[in-house]
Amino acid sequence: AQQSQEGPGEQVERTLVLVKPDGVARGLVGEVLRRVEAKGYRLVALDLRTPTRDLLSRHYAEHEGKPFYEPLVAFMSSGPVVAAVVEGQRCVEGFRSLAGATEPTTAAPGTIRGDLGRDWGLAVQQNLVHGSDSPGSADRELALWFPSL
Ligand code: IDP
Repeated sequence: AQQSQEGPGEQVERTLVLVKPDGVARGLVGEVLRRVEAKGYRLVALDLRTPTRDLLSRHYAEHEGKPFYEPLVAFMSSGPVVAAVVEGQRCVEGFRSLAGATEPTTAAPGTIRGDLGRDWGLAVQQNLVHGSDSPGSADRELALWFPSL
């Protein structure tokens, strides 16, 4: 097993990062992963796959019943996504900062969504990336996407 580079008492976490189908289709996988690595996070696992509706219904269970749920599941299963297990000091919150606010139009410049997200059409749905919103969500999502890890 690889030795952790972190000092004692520091909080190394894992989070699930997804490059959504719009990000893969637009050729932004490298750019997203570049930002993750440039921040100092480590890629633990990486996979290109088209998620099933079954996986997505579990992943987005908290949104079931909302008006955007069905279109979101349809979009997310429309083509390949890149799923990554990312590790690093406070990386759950840290990747959320890198990603920026949900809506690309108002996401801050310097963030993935603010710099690269589009401002037309389905801009809120097609916001390039997903990142787990808490360490608890990360554990739940990582078990869904990478059960063998
Ligand atoms: P987050 O991805 O920034 O954590 P959540 O509120 O957890 O945002 O929503 C999950 C995903 O659902 C968003 O990333 C986006 O793709 C989609 N979504 C959220 N709100 C809307 C909406 O109002 N319209 C369309 N899609 C939405």
